[in-house]
Amino acid sequence: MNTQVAIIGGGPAGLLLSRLLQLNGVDNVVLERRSRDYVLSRIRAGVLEQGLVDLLQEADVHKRLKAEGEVHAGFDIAFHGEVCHLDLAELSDGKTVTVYGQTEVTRDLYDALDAAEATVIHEAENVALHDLDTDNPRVTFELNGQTQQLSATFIAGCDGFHGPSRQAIPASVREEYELTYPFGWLGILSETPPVGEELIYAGHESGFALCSMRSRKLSRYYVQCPSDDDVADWSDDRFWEELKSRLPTADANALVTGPSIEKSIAPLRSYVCEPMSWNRLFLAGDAAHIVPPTGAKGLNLAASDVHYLSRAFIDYFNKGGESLLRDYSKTALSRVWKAERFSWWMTRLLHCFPKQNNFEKNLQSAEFDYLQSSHAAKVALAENYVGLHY
Ligand code: FAS
Ligand code: PHB
Repeated sequence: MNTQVAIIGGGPAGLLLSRLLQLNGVDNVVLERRSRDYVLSRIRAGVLEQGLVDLLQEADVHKRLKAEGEVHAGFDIAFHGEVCHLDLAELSDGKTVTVYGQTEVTRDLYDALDAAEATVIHEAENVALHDLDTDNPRVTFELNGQTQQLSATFIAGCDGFHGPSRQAIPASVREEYELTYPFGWLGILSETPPVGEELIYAGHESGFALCSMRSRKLSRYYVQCPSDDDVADWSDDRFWEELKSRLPTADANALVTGPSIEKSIAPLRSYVCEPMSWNRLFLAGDAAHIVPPTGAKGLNLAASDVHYLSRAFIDYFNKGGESLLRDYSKTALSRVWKAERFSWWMTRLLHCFPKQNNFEKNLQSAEFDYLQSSHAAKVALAENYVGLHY
């Protein structure tokens, strides 16, 4: 088999890249390790920046998003019972975010790729990258026990944090930057009405909590928990009790609880790999960087990477341009690091750090007091939350 771009990974980054290339006449093949059902069973991000909404419109996969997504013009940040409302539209010259699950974005991309008879190969096992430093890179993989080979002009590593692509860049070339956090997020999905119209981010001495949603009938909640917690130790009742204890009283009293239909613990990490490209390999999304979900940036960074990389491939194949490919890593990393900073800042502001001393606790209080009292501080938070320009 051969193609122009071999895409490893069929998550949002890989599928969106495949769709944008296909719409612009660039032949590509997606190799996904899991089954489609497995990919669609994952519950992850929920907040889309306008940049991602625009990119999904460009990919012509926006119809359900426009019909079912909820446009949000603000959210609350609570800190030890005090509440600061961020009027995003007022603070960011009218920009907003859209609440629409990553699972639905992935489903919409699959539907569009199916309709265009794109080549998305599922359950591709033992994917390996070869000859990246030659003009003929190739990928080998096993399908139904048969070893296959895919030759390509370029390889796009969209295989998430645990995929093989990043490791294919020689260790001598890779610079890795990492922060790990001593806690995770325990998330649940429940068929209950959301506690409010907008998201609530809450910092509390017992830990962080987040009230989000997928629709008016499907709620998504998170509480900070120790990174070594076992989800089996968290009954629904224990979760709801803990969530209520961390919310402002009015929200705790308004909370409608119900059985969880999904419950999982996600670790929190800040991570960046530089460079994001090496010879014929280009990384996009979680394959190259990870952010703590506090700033709702993970999925949205995958989108801006795909924006830059799809343009670079299209320019190369349709006009022979090479500069966008050459500048891809530097361009993408500039936006990645600003999102890493914002996600780290939101995480430090709102979480309890076990080894935190009194000085650091007072810094957190001062940060929140400054946010509450300063229009400039609110503008800075809002412009990062709605998404910096591509
Ligand atoms: P993904 O990890 O989504 O996709 C990578 C794909 O590559 C997967 O389908 C995987 O099966 C495939 N793959 C891996 N190894 C392979 C191999 N060897 N061969 C072939 N395919 C392979 N972000 C937010 O903004 N908000 C959140 O609340 C949030 N919650 C999250 C919860 C969890 C548990 C995780 C892990 C992430 C969460 N994220 C969240 C971040 C998440 O949304 C990512 O940023 C987003 O999925 C990035 O998309 P991709 O880069 O496509 O990576
Ligand atoms: C979610 O709805 O899953 C969500 C929303 C905002 C975040 C993180 C996760 O910052």
